[in-house]
Amino acid sequence: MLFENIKKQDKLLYDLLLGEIKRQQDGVELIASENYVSNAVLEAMRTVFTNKYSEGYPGKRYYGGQDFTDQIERIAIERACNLFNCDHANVQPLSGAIANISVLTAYLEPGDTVLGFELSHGGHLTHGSPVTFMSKVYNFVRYTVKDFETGQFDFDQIRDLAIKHRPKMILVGYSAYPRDIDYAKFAEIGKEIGAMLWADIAHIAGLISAGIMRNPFDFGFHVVSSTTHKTLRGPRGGLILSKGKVSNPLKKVKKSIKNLPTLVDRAVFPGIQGGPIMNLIYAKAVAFGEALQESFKEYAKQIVNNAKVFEKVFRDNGIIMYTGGTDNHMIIFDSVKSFGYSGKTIQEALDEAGITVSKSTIPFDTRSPVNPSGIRIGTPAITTRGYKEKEVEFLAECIIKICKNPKDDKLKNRIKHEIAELNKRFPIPY
Ligand code: DSN
Repeated sequence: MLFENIKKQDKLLYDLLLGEIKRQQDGVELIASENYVSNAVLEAMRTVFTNKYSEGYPGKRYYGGQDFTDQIERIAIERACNLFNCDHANVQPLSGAIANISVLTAYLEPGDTVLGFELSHGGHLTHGSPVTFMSKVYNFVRYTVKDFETGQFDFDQIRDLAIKHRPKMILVGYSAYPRDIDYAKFAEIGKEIGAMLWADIAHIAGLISAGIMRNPFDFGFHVVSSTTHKTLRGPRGGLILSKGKVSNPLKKVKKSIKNLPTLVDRAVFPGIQGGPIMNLIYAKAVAFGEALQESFKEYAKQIVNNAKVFEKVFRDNGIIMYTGGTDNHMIIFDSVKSFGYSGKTIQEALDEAGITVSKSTIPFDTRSPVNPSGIRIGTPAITTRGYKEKEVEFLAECIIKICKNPKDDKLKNRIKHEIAELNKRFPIPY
């Protein structure tokens, strides 16, 4: 039996684990940044690599006993480079936030300026939100979209900000934005002012690796950061990719675009982190191996197909969506204008029906981030379960019913039951 040791030793924690397994099995996961890893990835995370300290990089470690850790880290690096068509990967960041902090410290000096995407329009907390520590270290200037309806970037505004503030880095990427990015236009502006170009692809890494969305490296971007656990379906963690080779990660080099791979390695370790978590690096290698398979491309295509089904059903029902729809794995809609209820109210009502979503700010939101006007949903996790067009259509209709009647307990209970029944045919992988 699985988990028998926890069961014997700590019943309290064992019961909580069973509760979470049941929640994941019976409910529907629509948080755009979540997914279900494969059994192989889950297995990889619980291996003896967790016992090992490996400060440094393959071939250049501070402690002995690295015969196998060196090999697994080299495999993870090589697979990541193959997935994203680049020369260098640092697979050690413990999370996306740490990966982003590492990119900042790799290239900038305190006080330097970065141009990034406004959080409330879809950017990420680590892209300079005033509540982060990094926003006190660096000078962040933020660009926005033109309007909610089209969600188009205002390239005149972006160019004006770039010329006025002369940022050393231009950062693109998002957490709540349903379209692809025109990297070429950003690159043009970056070239004009000599800025380093950085894309954070955390949400769409799996879609990029499968060739469904644009790869920033094809447009001259210098650094790409990501998480490994969203559409890429690996263990939780971060990743930093770049072009060019590392000279010697243990030796200081001048801050220049040419030296970025070395600067990134030195920023991750010893700059920000200590020992890497080797069982997670092992699991990253396993997940990257999966993402290189043809079947992963099919999976990635289905993620987008499923999001398109939500788009159609929502449009047919007059739901007001950010940019009017989606080209990726997520949809953000204005729940106040569509149904008269805040994002928080809808999130809580859906939770009661076993449907997990995240409330979200929308561009020009007049409400607070803790009780915003929007809802964000995403399809990576349900697609892993095997949901296809038919199941997504049913789910979209359930969501609409609840959004119209968030206080109807009978309705929520009925839908919760129906979804648990449906999910018996689509078990999570373990
Ligand atoms: N929390 C993640 C998301 O939901 O987008 C990003 O860090």
